[in-house]
Amino acid sequence: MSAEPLDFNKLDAFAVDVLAGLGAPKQKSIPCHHLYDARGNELFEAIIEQPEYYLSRTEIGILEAHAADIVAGMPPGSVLVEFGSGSSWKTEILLDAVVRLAAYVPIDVSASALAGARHRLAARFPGLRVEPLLSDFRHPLQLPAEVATLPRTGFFPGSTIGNFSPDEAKKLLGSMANVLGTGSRLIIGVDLLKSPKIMVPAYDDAAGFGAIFIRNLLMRANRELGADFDPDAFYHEARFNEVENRIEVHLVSKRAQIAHVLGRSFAFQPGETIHMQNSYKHTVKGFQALTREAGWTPHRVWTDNAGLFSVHELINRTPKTTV
Ligand code: AVI
Repeated sequence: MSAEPLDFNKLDAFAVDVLAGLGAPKQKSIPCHHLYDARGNELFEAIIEQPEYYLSRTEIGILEAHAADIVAGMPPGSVLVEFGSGSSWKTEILLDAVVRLAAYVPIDVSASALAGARHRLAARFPGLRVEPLLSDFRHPLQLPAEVATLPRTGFFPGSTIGNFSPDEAKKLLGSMANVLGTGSRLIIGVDLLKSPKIMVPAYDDAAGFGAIFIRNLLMRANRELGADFDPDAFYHEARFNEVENRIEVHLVSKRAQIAHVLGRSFAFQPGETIHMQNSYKHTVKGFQALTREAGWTPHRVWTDNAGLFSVHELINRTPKTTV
């Protein structure tokens, strides 16, 4: 294989991240947001239906049990802003309970997800004003001018915050505080630290959707980058890292092999891994401390009876900064 210099400016973010992540001198890794192409989204929908994946159904149970209480913090005429809204299914629970919402602003990178959600919500909530924002919540963004002066509540369910390291999570929460502005609230779902016997199977379900979801990234690289990964030459492994309090998902090379991506060769030793995802697990107190460092004031917290999952209400008392 030739090693012609590649012009990184002409490559898309997926190509750049795959080349950089596989070329890392020690641990190979690929950022987990690349797992969510169209097929990845379908597979993730299948994961959340699996009996082992307790996160979604537990969070939905908490939102349903406490919806009236959760929206009680939103003054009439508020705007609900959802970060990474996807299908907006969980949002319907809040929309059912809220009184006089001025607008709902779903933010997502998928135009088709935004269009689908808008269509469904228009039928289910005929008077609701929906102002979709096609954007990546990980990057700086601005709310539509028409809603920027109204009271704002952010919504970030699913424990997606757990896919960020504590430092990244602090930065993300800080930028959400900045986007939402002083006096705003954030309702955020966070998976709780518990026995690995419960946490690990959620990422390694018996039906194998967790494994197919992770291996789909190699297929994506084959499709989009002309790579030649043999997905069967890797197995999927979910482990609990008790020092970092996180589930790590790795693809483990079954044998010595070389894969090619965009003219670059990447050698794998038997047992060598590509670190594909982290899911950090928090205690209620630990997460509240992290939000304080990001400029939020933790307020109420709702959990299920078994203490598997938590939904936090945060209040932003910090003056807005310019970015
Ligand atoms: C989206 N996110 C919160 C999921 C999680 O639990 O970390 C992603 C996931 N990956 C494999 N299974 C679930």
